[in-house]
Formats: sequence, C-alpha cells, structure tokens
Amino acid sequence: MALNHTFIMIKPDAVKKGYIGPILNKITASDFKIVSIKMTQLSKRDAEIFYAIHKDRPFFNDLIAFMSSGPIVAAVLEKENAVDDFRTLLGATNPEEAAEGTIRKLFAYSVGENAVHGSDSDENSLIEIQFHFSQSEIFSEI
Ligand code: IDP
Ligand code: MG
Repeated sequence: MALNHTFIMIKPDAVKKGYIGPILNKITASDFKIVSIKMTQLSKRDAEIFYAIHKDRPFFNDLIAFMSSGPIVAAVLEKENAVDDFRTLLGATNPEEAAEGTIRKLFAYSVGENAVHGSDSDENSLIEIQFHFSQSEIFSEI
C-alpha cells in the first residue's frame, strides 16, 4: 500500500498542559513520520474557515473561541493508511468514549477540549494540509 498523509493539530488545551512532547512521542512510536510541523496560533477567522463544516452546530462558537485561544502545533504525518490509522490512534471525539491507549483517552478531558485533531478523509487531509502549509514547508511528495 502506498504511503499517504494526514493533517493533525495538537489543540490549545494539550499545548497548555505541556503535552506536545508526549503526544509527538506517541505518534512517532506508532510508526507515523512527521514530514511537516509548526507551532502557531489560529485567528478566529482561521478557525472559522477550518471548522466551517460545523458552522450550524450548537458548539460552533465555543469551538472557535477554544481553537483560537492559544498556540497549537500543526503537523503533516506520513504512513500507509495514514488518515484511518491516525483516527484509530486518536480515539473517539468524546474522551470518555475513547478506547484505552488512544491519544484522547490519555490526554483529553472533555468532548470540546479533546487534545488533538485528525483529518477524517484523504480529501479533507489535502485541504487541511494546504490551508496550513506551503509546499516548501512539506518534506515529502503530497
Ligand atoms: P472529531 O474531531 O473527532 O473529528 P468532529 O465531530 O469533527 O470531531 O468535531 C470537531 C470538534 O468539535 C471536536 O474535535 C471537538 O473539539 C468539537 N466538538 C464536537 N462535538 C462537540 C460537542 O458535542 N460539544 C462540544 N464540542 C464538540
Ligand atoms: Mg472531524
């Protein structure tokens, strides 16, 4: 199977708690290769664009406020079956429902502030990668 890519963010809650290192360790120990990474902060406008699909959901305003509240770490990961394998490693949206050993089980405490984002499809991963990174910041063929 060909290598492919997924987009992830370590969200403001996990950055604030000092979990950047432990989360990146978990990711690389699970055979994902980091081919792009940066620490940045989303403006409210960035967060609204990134999460536009959720604009009619009741939690949208809280989500935008949270995601723009502090620094995040954005990264592109490379692996066979990257999108689905990362969603498995990530665990359920609600950490109370996340399987043992998953990132959200280990590092998240609420359904809103749930530590890490992972793309949900190859199509969306490409859109999300291109939203955050220019070609010269990505050290692989995307
Ligand atoms: P995902 O991150 O597991 O793909 P989505 O349904 O795409 O979950 O939701 C995007 C983000 O919106 C979640 O990661 C979480 O931060 C937030 N969110 C989702 N559902 C809820 C909710 O019921 N209450 C509060 N925040 C939510
Ligand atoms: Mg999602």
